Amino acid sequence: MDDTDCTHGRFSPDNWQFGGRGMPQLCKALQKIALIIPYRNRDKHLKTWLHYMHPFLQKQQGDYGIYVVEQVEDSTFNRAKLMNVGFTEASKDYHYDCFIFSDVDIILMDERNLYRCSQNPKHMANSLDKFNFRLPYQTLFGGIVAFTKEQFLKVNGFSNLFWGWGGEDDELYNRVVAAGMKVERPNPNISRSRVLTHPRDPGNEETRMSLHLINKAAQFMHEDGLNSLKYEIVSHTKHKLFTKITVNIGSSQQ
Ligand code: UD2
Ligand code: MN
Repeated sequence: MDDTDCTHGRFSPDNWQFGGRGMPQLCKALQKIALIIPYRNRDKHLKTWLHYMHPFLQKQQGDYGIYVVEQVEDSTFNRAKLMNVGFTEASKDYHYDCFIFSDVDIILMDERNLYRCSQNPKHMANSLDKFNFRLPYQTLFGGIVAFTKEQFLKVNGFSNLFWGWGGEDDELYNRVVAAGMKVERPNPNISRSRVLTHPRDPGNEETRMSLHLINKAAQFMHEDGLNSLKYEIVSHTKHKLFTKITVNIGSSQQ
């Protein structure tokens, strides 16, 4: 799934639309990319991310939209469920065919590291400064991952059951393998990225019960995911630099 001329050196002024939508003017991008960012109370990180990543995406001649999915209530954070909401809502906005799920605190450093989907699900956060630009373990699948629409539907999205920090990325990795796909990674010299430092957020304490869910991913993935997703939209607002979807996703008690 290569791009057309778009990423091959022809720089053109971009078209621009409210809601954080950019698109190249002089060439046609083959992929339409939604960037989904799970979010709560990280205003400074979001501003930094937007400041660096919009120009980056434009230089890559992306046809893209940025979706910040905010969990409204102060129940325990659920990153994975917010990703599923982002996928579902962005799909109603435009015919995106590539979805990039990204933490708000990872800044790519090299424009050759394309925000694009591949033949297989792609793990893009494989060369982070905080891990000395090495992969800490072979099955790491956190930080930033890119799925075509088809690939994401094949794994039924993320699990909705990971309340609190950790495990949801490992569970998604197991879904990918169970669905007969493998994980791709960019060359680590190109995918070098900076992580903005932070303490663990309140309301995102380490999850319990995750090992069981991770080990049973191949079995549970068919009933837990996009096909069991429930949420209520609180607001859907197009800001200049991003679309913000504020959502009530309930809590682990429900
Ligand atoms: C790691 C993973 C991350 C995820 C997490 C466990 C990497 C590089 N990152 O990141 O992808 O698997 O562990 O859940 O492998 N967030 C908020 N507000 C909150 C809490 C979280 O906005 O109160 C969002 C934000 O986009 C943040 C992301 O959730 O970047 C992940 O949370 P984290 O940054 O606390 O987790 P971290 O850095 O340990
Ligand atoms: Mn982080």
